Amino acid sequence: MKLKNDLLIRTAMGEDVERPPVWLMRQAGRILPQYRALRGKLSGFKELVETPNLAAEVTIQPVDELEVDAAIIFSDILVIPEAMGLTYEMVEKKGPLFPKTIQNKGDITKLASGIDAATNLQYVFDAIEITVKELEGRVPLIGFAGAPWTILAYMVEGSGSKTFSKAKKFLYQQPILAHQLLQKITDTTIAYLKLKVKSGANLIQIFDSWAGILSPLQFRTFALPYIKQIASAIDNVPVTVFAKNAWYAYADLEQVDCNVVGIDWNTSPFYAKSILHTKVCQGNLDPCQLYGQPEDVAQAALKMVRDFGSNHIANLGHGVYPDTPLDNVRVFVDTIKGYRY
Ligand code: 1CP
Repeated sequence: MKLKNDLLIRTAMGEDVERPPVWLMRQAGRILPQYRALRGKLSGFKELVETPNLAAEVTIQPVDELEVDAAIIFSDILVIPEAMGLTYEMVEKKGPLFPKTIQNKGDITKLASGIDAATNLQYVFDAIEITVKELEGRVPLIGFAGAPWTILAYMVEGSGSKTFSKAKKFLYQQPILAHQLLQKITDTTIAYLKLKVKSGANLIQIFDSWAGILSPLQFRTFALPYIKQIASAIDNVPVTVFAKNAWYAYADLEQVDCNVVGIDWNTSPFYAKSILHTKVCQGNLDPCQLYGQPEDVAQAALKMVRDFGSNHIANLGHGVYPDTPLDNVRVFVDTIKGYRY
């Protein structure tokens, strides 16, 4: 499908463009009344994720409502552990929960991996195909996966956590098993992302949401090698790596075969650009800035695009919070869309 608006792709490929493209992490979700209305009629989050027509519908909602420059397929990073044999529940108001977790070698041996696991996710590929058809080339569609360290963290910890200390303990106490698990996750993720591209995804983003709790040495040992494998395995579309709070690893990320690096709001654009010479930066407004006065939101958005300069994709530094005033999201998007280099 030929894209009518390919600004995101041209920017990701490092081309000179007229303005930064803009989209928001978690743009498909509770900030939109139409999402809440649909979600209210369903049994839960997983029904939405696993019903391709509905996943496509909520993927397109922010494109209609906010006129952002990209759609991101409605899904979750936790579909990968499930495809490998570890099912998750999404507990209302609490988040993900794995009734069984990974503790020992036997648990890892039992897991499916690679293409065998990835083909369990046909509902995602169907959702992508429907979305691409319904978008009619209006904007590119982003496909995504969690980075192997972040996926391991949920598989070992069993739920969200502030410290993920059980998962980190696993790295320190069972490094060989950790590498075995990380490789299985990596093989599955590569097969999965290749199928996402085949189904029509125009760009791939890898979320290492828990990179920031690792030491630089742990990141180099347990996160970076697997991110590198995934980024190098993806052909034909640009790749974004968002390792949240991994400012300490930018020199490592500069060596990854990816086009774009996501920047969180704890890092200044100047610092990011001083290390990431060959990458396009994506980010990084504090999501809480969108609780401010509209004129302050506009000022902050302008400061951000000026500070990053060219080769920048405008976004927040992490996902938009569900109770963010929609009008301020609009101010953010419209300010970027009115800007010219
Ligand atoms: O309907 C609901 O209220 C459930 C909330 C929700 C939503 C809307 C969850 C549960 N996941 C999602 C969708 C989702 N997840 C998207 C949709 C596309 C979009 O951006 O619009 C994406 C990209 C994700 C990816 C994801 N899931 C990440 C990586 C990005 C990040 O936020 O760091 C992570 C860590 C998850 C796990 C997860 N899923 C849901 C929650 C509440 C969490 C976080 C749990 C925790 O705090 O550890």
